[in-house]
Amino acid sequence: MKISKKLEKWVNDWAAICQPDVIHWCDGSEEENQRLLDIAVKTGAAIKLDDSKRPNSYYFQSDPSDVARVENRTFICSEKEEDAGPTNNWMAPAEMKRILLAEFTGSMKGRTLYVIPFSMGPLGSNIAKIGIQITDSIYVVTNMRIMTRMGKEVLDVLGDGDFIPCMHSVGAPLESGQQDAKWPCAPIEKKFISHFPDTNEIWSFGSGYGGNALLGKKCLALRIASAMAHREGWLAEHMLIMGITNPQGKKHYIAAAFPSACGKTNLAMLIPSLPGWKVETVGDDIAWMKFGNDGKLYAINPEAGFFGVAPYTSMETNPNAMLSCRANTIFTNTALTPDGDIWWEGIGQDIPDGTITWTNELYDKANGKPAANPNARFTAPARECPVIDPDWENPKGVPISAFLFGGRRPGTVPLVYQAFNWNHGVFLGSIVGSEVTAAAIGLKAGVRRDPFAMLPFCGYHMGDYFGHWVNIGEKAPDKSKLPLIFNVNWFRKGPDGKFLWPGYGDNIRVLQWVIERVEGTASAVETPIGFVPEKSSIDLTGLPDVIDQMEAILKVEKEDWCHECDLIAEHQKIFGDRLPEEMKNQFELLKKRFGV
Ligand code: OXD
Ligand code: MN
Repeated sequence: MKISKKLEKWVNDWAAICQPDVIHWCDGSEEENQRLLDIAVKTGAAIKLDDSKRPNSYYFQSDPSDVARVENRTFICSEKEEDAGPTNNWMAPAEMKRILLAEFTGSMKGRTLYVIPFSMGPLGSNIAKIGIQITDSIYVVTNMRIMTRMGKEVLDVLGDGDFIPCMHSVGAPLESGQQDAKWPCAPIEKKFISHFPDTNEIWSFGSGYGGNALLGKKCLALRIASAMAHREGWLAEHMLIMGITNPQGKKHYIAAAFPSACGKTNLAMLIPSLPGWKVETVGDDIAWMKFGNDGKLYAINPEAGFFGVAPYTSMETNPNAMLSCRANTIFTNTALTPDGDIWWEGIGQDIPDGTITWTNELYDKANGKPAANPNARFTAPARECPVIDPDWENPKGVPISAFLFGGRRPGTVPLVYQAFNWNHGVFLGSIVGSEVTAAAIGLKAGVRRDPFAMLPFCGYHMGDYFGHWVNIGEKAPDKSKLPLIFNVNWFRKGPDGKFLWPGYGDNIRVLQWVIERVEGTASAVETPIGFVPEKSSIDLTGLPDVIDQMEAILKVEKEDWCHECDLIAEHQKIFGDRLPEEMKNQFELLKKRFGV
């Protein structure tokens, strides 16, 4: 393995602090992966699933205190507090490093320090970035091997070049002779997911789960990358990327941002209900985009796998996701069936007798507790997806024709509408929101704004982030080739509380309209919020029940939007004097078009 002096020093310096028993440089090979998984099984951290049911797949249960991203323990440590902005937790970098150096000291005693070289994006792509993660968790190594391109080839490409240093420890040193926990981690007040955007560093301590610990994903590919993209003039976004081919064989790619839990993975892998249409997946979570020499905006998926939410994924809701995790997959916090397979709520089959829950108890329907944690995950290789796009690893990326924004909005927002222009589209991204019910997650009921679905993932001031999007439009090499921008809402409800639009595979009908707008062939009506489809311009073949509802699905009601404007005013206030003039103007124009 080719290891630069700089990298060697970085690893040795951290090893001196963390004091592991052993240092292991990961080569990314199959043998290494197997050896690590065998250790995890032997120590009781993992269970190998039945090979005849889930070939080469493993099951982990986390500590009940470590089941999700911890937003209140996530920090953007920019030099200046105002650069982190009002939507991030901030701590001064020196102070955070002082606290964390104390925590990292001796934190790997009794453990192995693993060095993971990884590339976000196809190795060698001019859009890709190389990171090196240090961790003391086998779970992290084996997940990173699925989620990124990992191993010695990365070091060969890196040579003496710069890498993004990603430091991680579960924060649970072992005394000699001490029995290890099944899922070692630190208590909540000792968890720190810290980002240093001025120096492109990530220090994560205390958690072994998902985005807290697989540092290529949310930490590097969104928080650090968004700050780099701001400085360097490109885009790092919380967006799926999909290819859509019409019956005539013409293909377009779109990128779409939705807040967490709005069905991004389902949309990315949609099976069209309209004959002759084809959808292929480039990515389900993150897009990095740069302009190509032809003036078009090109996107890559920096990841190599799906870290998908398991519950309610089924052969009915998302067959392609189910097929993606049929083998070579790591399952976390699902339930375990007595015949060595996994189970979760909404998987489409009854729970077998004798199933073990994610908390390792025998499932008991009577106690009302779910068998799988609601945030149970599958970590599946993207190459296993039956509809993976032939260009998903193209180092150039794929050209984007349209952006979609959306959220769960039971009222007010029509099924789809198109922004009048780029800045209006940026405004639509800046006001993305999703309805939350107070009962479900203990938040104030109402619309939770999640601009560009980046609220938990923007590595700098969100007002500046809106300004960056405005700049991308202004500086585009060819404005006529900029993607068109749309807002969609699959979740509008009627007075009876039922969804008006069938969703899932029928969303292709909306995507068809979007693509036909790109091609200039679909008709639309101009409304104060943007261009809304002419009722007849959405293909409703085979959906007779929906025809009568189209008015309600597409309606733009002045009264609703006056209320919405009050909410937007409150939302815009948060960004103070860093809210770009263009966003203030767009809001004024919206009100003017409604005559308020
Ligand atoms: C995710 C998220 O896990 O957005 O992808 O929360
Ligand atoms: Mn996400």
